[in-house]
Amino acid sequence: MMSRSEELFARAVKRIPGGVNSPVRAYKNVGMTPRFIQGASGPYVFDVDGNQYIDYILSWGPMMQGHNNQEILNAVVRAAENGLSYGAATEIEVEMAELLCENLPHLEMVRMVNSGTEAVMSAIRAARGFTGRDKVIKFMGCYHGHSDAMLVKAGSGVMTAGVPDSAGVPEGCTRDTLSAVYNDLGSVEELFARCPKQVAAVIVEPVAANMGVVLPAPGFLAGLRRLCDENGALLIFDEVITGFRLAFGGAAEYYGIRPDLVTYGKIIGAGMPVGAYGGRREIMELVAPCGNVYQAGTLSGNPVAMAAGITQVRYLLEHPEVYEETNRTAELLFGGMEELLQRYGRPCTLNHVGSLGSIFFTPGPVHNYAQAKGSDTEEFARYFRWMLDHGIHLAPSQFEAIFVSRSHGKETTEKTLEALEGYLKEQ
Ligand code: KE4
Repeated sequence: MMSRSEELFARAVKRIPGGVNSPVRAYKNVGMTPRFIQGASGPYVFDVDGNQYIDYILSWGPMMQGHNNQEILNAVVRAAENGLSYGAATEIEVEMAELLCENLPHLEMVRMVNSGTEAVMSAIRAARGFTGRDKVIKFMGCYHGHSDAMLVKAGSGVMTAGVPDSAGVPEGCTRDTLSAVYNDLGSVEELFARCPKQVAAVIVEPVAANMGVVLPAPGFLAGLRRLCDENGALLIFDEVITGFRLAFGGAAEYYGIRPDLVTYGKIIGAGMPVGAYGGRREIMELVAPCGNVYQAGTLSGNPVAMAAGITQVRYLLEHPEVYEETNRTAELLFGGMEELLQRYGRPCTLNHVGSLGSIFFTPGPVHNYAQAKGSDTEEFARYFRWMLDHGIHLAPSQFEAIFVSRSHGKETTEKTLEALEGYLKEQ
């Protein structure tokens, strides 16, 4: 007898590439049929077969207060009753821009878009427009959405000309994307030296979370700031994941580094399609219609999405205790995981900061992409399947993150650690 998830997946693959609208959801990395989710509340999601899971995907980060937060839901309903979209300026977009710029020191101006990919693509265009330079330095293992220039093969060592990492991306689109090694300032210096006065920007996930979670080494982010200043390049923090999670001011606040441009997504939309980019006024004033860097979007600043996002962002600003409570729960979880891994003598590496973390099935350490790639992805798949069977909904890939929300707590943590201990006993 097929489960409802299996039935739906059998239908989905006929009409949707891979049966999903974003690849990671297909569970290909863990070799099983994806669970189709039909509802969520607080720290829980419910699948179409009536199973309940403690959820650590949280829609890949947006649900900082947990799923289906009533205040956010009410705001969305109220906004929707006035109309879904006008394609015209609205008051709530002004309120959102003022709320962000008045409370994020590095943000003098901001533009709303509809995804993290759009935010990154637009920020890079603004950086190129401002500097008049073409090249961009990114880091192997960091993911910045699927715009052509960012889909660069992560090669060995330092690559001075990007090779596309996807079919359909012409060489020309990645030729100006240079790849450095995360946590290796020397690799960045080398690229600047090879391409003097050609680099428009360095873009970085200030805490990498797309090769699994990899923390910046002490001095790494400050070193990037220095190298950008010395070479006349802009520093772009891609805070689509870290923004409003590590602190209200994201990694910029947490690590005390001021980027020239920053990109946001996920939490800023509270689960609705919202991205944003912004930073120094002199850069952002180049963006159309006041400048000649073109960028546009039918649903950018959509009033219903803004209602969700502004409700969450305003709440996080007014309730800093959300961070204390969430980080306390995350500490319980990650500390408990570390203790179990030691007790059962499992050579795993746990990287975590605040309410973000990952377990790597490798002795470690994991400070960059090459080390992350050394993980045993087969064992990760066994661990994932065990945890899912025991009611824990994790990201279906070794190279993703565990997200904790305010709605998680002692009970969900104990259940998660119980499931992990069961797995470790079985090995
Ligand atoms: P979106 O276009 O998916 O909204 O954002 C792209 C993006 C940009 N920058 C960072 C640091 C990101 O993590 C992302 C997207 N994150 C993935 C999770 N690893 C989204 C999940 C998915 O692709 O389905």
